[in-house]
Amino acid sequence: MNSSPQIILLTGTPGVGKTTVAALLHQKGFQILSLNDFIISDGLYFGFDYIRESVIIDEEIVQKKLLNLFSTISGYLIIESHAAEIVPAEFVHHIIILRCAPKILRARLEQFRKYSKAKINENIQAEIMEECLIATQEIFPAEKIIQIDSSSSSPDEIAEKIISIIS
Ligand code: DAT
Repeated sequence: MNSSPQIILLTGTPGVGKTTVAALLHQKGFQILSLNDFIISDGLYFGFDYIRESVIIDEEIVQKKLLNLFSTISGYLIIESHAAEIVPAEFVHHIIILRCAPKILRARLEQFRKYSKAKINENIQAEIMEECLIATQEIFPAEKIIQIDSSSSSPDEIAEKIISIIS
């Protein structure tokens, strides 16, 4: 048992490449947690918001479950999530925010997601308005926050950048 994992938060607007990069980091031997999968599989939500097309997260119980999980692991844990601010801040070593040029993000969302037009527009707007960056800046010190542009780097290059940040 070890109660002090070092959390690397991998966050950003849907479509920026979090899942892709997390899968590469997993292949390279890192422990990975998809917060969204964790929330869905453990039923840590109140219901579904049909307007925003997303689950309504029970933040209190998510945080409790995360603390339970953290008490069983050690080393680096990469948590991939759009809603990074839920993760208990005291364990967070670095926050990596993937960014993407709006045009490229729109193309990815249109090609790979079954989102409505409204949801795609909402995500593009969120990226332009830097919502993830602002949400993390409200909680974490600036020196822990690193932005990487996924429009100009391949998933492999991004994974390597993250490994060099960790080490
Ligand atoms: P997220 O998990 O942030 O929602 P994703 O990993 O599912 O995003 O990626 C969305 C799509 O974009 C996916 O089909 C792969 C592609 N993609 C991800 N990162 C990329 C990159 N750096 N360059 C080009 N395409 C990328």
